[in-house]
Amino acid sequence: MTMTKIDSAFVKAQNEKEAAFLQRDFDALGEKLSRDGIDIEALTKAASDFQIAVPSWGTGTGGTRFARFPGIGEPRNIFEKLEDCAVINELSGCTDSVSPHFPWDKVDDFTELKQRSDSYGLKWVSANSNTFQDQPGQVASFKYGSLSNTEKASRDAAIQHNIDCIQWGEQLGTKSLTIWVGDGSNHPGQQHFQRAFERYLDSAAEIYKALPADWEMHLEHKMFEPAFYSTIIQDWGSNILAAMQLGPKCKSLVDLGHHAPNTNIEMIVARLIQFKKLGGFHFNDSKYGDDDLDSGSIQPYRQFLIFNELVDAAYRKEPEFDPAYMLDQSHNVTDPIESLVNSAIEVQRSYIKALLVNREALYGYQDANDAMMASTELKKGFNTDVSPILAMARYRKGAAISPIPTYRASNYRKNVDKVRPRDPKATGSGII
Ligand SMILES: [Mn+2]
Repeated sequence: MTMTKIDSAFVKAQNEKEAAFLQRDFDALGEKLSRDGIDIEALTKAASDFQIAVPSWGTGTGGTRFARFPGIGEPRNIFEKLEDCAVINELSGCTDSVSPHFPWDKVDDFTELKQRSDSYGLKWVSANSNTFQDQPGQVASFKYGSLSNTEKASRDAAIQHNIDCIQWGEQLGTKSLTIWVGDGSNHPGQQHFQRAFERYLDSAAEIYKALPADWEMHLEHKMFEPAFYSTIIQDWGSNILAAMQLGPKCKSLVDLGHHAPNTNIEMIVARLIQFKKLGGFHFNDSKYGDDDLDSGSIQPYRQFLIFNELVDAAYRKEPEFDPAYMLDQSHNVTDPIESLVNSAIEVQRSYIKALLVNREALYGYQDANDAMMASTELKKGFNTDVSPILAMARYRKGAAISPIPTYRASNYRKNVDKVRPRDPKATGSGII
């Protein structure tokens, strides 16, 4: 019996107010799609099967470089973060896993934490290490880098932390380690590019050696910040070079916000797929840089085009293609639960729209160099409103037809505020 944080009978009662209208919208869309030979039930099953992980750190209010404005009833520890993750999954029906971030989510008794997540029907995926700041009492500093630091003691501390993350992750049942480092430089000449990258690769090789047989290691690249002149894994080129050097269990992870504006991310995705190096995603959206805005809120067509590549790879039965999907956002002016619910559904929406593309027709247009019809085929999928499919998938599994109104009507946030007095010492939540 799965424990729920919002009473499932309440969600059901809310759903029943809308179920008849949903059925009519669903039937109308089904009739329309059937004219193109598309089975709405197959799409609804695909929506139902789709899952994306929630980052534990996303349940707290993030912050800008200037300030953090906490909301009410924010989770103060990993157990309370799990409660909020359970709510997100109850409402969205598509977030059945949580990604931990260490050392914040380290507990003395991982068995207790695992039992708690099991009780909510949540799994753990992708352990994330953090070597972009010093922890209290840390002797070997990461001020001048972690895995690529010129000082061996700092490199060793960073390697050991990643190995610890693997061991903590094993106790929770995760099967991958995601590494992002803030290493880099702020001044031309500050770092020797080749030597710094060699130090990084030597350190990462030590972590790779500690990977259990069935684990993967995912490297996350980022163009800038906190280093503003050069970053050790600056782009997907450095990323795939490192992943190729380290071995088959090492793959590249694409965080949408970690690229220069207007970068063709869908083409990067295609390249990584082709060379069997696509490990996974951190979904978010951006206008200027690593903005960590809600997925699909700024450039939904770009998100669709990324899924167009992913659906294409699955359609072609590309070998060793199994990317991990995860959100990675910073919520500064919204309730994090609402943003994560909405974002998970927006990513799911891109996936279902990409499934509407007629692959064989598109290949034909591409071979005939028919640019107009090729782009029109993509736009046909993107312009179709698949909301009734997503809502029906939720309704059938007991999640909310209208997640945000249902969440607000439940008064969950106000209720937890009574039992979660604010921690005045609370700091940022480690957005990566
Ligand atoms: Mn990220």
